[in-house]
Amino acid sequence: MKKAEVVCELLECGYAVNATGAAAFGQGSGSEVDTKDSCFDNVTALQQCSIKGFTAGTCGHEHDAGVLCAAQLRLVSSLSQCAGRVEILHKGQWGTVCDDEWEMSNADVVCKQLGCGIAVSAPTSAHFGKGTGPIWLDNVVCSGQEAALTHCKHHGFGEHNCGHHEDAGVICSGSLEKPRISLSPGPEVNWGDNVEITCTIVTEHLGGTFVLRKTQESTKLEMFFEHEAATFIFSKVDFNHTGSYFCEYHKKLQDQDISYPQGNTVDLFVTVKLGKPSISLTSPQAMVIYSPDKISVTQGSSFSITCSTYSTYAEGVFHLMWSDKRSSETQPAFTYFIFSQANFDFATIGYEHQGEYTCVYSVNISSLPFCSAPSKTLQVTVQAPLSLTVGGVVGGVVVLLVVLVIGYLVSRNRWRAAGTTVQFQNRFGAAMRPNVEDRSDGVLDGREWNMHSNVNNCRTEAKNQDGKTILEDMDGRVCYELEPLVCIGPK
Ligand SMILES: [Ca+2]
Ligand SMILES: [Ca+2]
Repeated sequence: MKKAEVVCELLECGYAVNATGAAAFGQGSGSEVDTKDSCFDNVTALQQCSIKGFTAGTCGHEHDAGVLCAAQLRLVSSLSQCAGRVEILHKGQWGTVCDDEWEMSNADVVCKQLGCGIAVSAPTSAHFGKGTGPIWLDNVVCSGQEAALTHCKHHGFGEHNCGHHEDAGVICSGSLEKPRISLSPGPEVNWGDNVEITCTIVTEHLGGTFVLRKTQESTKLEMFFEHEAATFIFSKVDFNHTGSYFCEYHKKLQDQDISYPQGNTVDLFVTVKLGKPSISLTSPQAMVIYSPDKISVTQGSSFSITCSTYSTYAEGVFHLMWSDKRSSETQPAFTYFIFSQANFDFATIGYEHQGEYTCVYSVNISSLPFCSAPSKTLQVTVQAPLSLTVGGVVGGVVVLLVVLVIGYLVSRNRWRAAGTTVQFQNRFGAAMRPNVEDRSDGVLDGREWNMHSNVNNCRTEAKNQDGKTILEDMDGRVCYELEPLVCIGPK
């Protein structure tokens, strides 16, 4: 190849595309010569060897050497090296190519020669602007198989009847960037959410058609857009929207449809995310509300466990899971706006009710069941009634004392609680104020809302070790007048 380069250079035929042996261009006739390797060091050396005369060779014409040269090409006046006005170097001077008979097959040869893939367009009429200097080629006719543009048929260098307003250009596939795709709010979305898929293109040829396709499906969404990005909006997605998507971009240019390379795919996954429900315990008889981790309940008393959650998915059911018996009970949820709850009543508590309880919220969407993670665990232990452990008169005295103490506490709280903020809610959901901004984490433990009330006789707030406000449990104060009540939890 190095020897071929020197030959092409000497003949001012551009660069060497190929060096062949074995009479690839046919056998010659007449005398043959041997040449020293040093003759091909450079053009000057080859000229000097030629002047001195070569020594006669004995190879035979079947070994005749051949060289394939090609004029150097470049594409100018575009942002990409693989698109632009075609310019050709001949006798040390860059010139243009006339658009007469300028076809896709010509453009294909140019793109291949430059390592720019295949042609997507063969623009004419100085699409990339008028060149300057000589018009080197005219009426170029390529089959598309040629290795270089100068191997196509043409009238010869500098032979033309053109002006620079006829300068030919090419757009090769190597110049086209594939469109990019992005998903909002993200690849995993909730059933019923709105989703935006944006296709973005980097190109000099704006004003094309964006196409959004889903893999393995023939359906497509199309949008003509003058700008570099187009957004496709899916409102209220369902499970059918789950899948892989990709963008395409097409642009008509001088009656040729340029198809940009297919973009990468992104996956959209539609799911149902349910927040962790809250669990709390209500004793209707004693009218005490609390939501502890553990609770000790007197045998024979009654209470109810309340499961609650915030969810945009209404009309679900709550399951009260009972670990000790590995069983569960199910209640339909009562829903107000995005708040849902259900009560599980235990009329007469017995030792068989001891164990750990958790709440799970469940909804059916498109005939598919979805469950939340279980709530925190509520551990219930059952203790003997006071009268069985402390007999007769002593018990009566203790009960009397307890009643007196409670009476004192209540009267004190009545006075103290007047006009204070109270964090509970009646069961019918009036005046709820859900904190919509703060439910993004899906974990709704009752912190997100509270209710302001001037109802008297209810517990006031207390601070836990972290300084957070909590509601006091059974050991604290008692609530008499509001019934039914549901504990909403700490503020
Ligand atoms: Ca023309
Ligand atoms: Ca012509």
